[in-house]
Amino acid sequence: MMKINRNLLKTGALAAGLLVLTSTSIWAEKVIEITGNDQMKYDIVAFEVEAGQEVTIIFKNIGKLPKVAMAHNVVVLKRETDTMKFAQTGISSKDTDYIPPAMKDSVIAKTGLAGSGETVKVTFTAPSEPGDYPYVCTFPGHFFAGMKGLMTVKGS
Ligand SMILES: [Cu+2]
Repeated sequence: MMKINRNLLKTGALAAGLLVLTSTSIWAEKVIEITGNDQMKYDIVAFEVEAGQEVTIIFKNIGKLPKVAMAHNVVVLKRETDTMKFAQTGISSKDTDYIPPAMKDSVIAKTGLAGSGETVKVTFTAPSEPGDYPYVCTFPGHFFAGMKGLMTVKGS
């Protein structure tokens, strides 16, 4: 029952995204689907959006390990962020999903943490400045295992 409902929800979200894409201009919403696994890897490590575009990231943890040992999120950061420092300082910030409170202003968008089989998502407006914006998983150790990627904002 739960599984069916989740799939229906996902299909609905995708259909909504497609509808927007086909009915409007370049400002249409962009939907990015990313998965993460027990090997601490994203399947998508780079994607492009337009400056100022509405973006929805749908992330699914396709791993099998329990959430306490293996959870993932997607946190998009400002260009100038020291990602190494962000990941390192966040390790002790369990209450904020391992996002360091002192660096929270570096966050452009963040999903919740997804355990095995869970899907999380976030909708945000892409920055107006073109360039490469890093995204990371903040679960302790995952950034250092390579769980990171780049969102490229294209100019108009
Ligand atoms: Cu992770």
